[in-house]
Amino acid sequence: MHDVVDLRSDTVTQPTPEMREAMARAEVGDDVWEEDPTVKRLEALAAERLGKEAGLLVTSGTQGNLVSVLALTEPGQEVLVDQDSHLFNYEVAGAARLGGLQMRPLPTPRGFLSPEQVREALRPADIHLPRTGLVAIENTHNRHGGTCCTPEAIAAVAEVAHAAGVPVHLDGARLFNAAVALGRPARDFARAVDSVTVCLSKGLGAPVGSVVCGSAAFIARARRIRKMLGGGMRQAGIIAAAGIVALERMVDRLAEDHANARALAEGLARLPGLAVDLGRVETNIVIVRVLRPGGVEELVQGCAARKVRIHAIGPGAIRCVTHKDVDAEDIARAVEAFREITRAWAAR
Ligand code: TLP
Repeated sequence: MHDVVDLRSDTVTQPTPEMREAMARAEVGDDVWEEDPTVKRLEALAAERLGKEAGLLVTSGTQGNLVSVLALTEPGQEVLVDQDSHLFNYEVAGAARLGGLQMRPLPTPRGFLSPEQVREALRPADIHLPRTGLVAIENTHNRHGGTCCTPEAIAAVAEVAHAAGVPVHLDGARLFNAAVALGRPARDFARAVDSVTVCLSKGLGAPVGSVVCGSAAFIARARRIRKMLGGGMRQAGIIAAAGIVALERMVDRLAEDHANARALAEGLARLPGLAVDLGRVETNIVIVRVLRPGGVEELVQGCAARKVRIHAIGPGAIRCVTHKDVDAEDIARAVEAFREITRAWAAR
């Protein structure tokens, strides 16, 4: 039980005491000179977990995606993405501005491009057309409510892309949530892709950082681009130390977050004026549709007054994200807050 139930995002998680201790004790060096042993340990650990040759610590998921996209493309190319992807919506158009790339957003039912969709969208050789430079996928999918895509579905998309000589990037900000939910090792999801970003500072609880993984040649390119973007950090082992704890200790417990999200979704689905698609609640995200005009604001404010923090994601929807700093009692309190607010709606 916590004083404030913060469901706005899993990015709000506090580092564990073990992380803080590891940070205090971390052996460090200048990582731009590739002399930080703790950063190297984290990068090797992430690469091993994802079945790739090498890893690169970056400041954030956004930087990981940008570094990957820039390393895999040439300016003027087109990137195929789901239209609700983080890359297309929430990364300040970095790929367009800094990579000179055109994003091609495609609609999908659950956030995942199908092989047929990719085949149809690949640009044929024609003097008028941009070249398709990259296919980018996201797993779990944030805006679709934490939906998961299987390793086989990723491989099927990658096969089509690779047959056309087009690389594939996986935004795996919450890849370990998918791995835990589907009971598959994380490396299975990364096997068919050329690059993958995983975040340490979401459900895994580290204070800062993401890791990009791929082939040694890709990581060498990515390292230069990271430097260009200002992401070359010096004694970054302080950050990496917490990331190691995140990867070693915090993955299996994501199942608790998923159970809490399910309980929250089921509680909210029963309330008047709200709609929750329970079929999408596969991991730690719950998207709540609010059927009453102005209801989103009322809920955000009403919940805040009850020390429950939630996040509006558009005029008719709220996102709730579970994480290690929210327990089952907190979930019951959150459902109660929603119940009190929506009860007043039913009475009016
Ligand atoms: N997502 C944040 C916000 O930016 C929306 C959140 O609270 O969920 N890929 C995916 C799928 C993400 O959800 C996020 C963060 C990122 C990339 C970017 O990671 P950061 O915030 O570390 O740059």
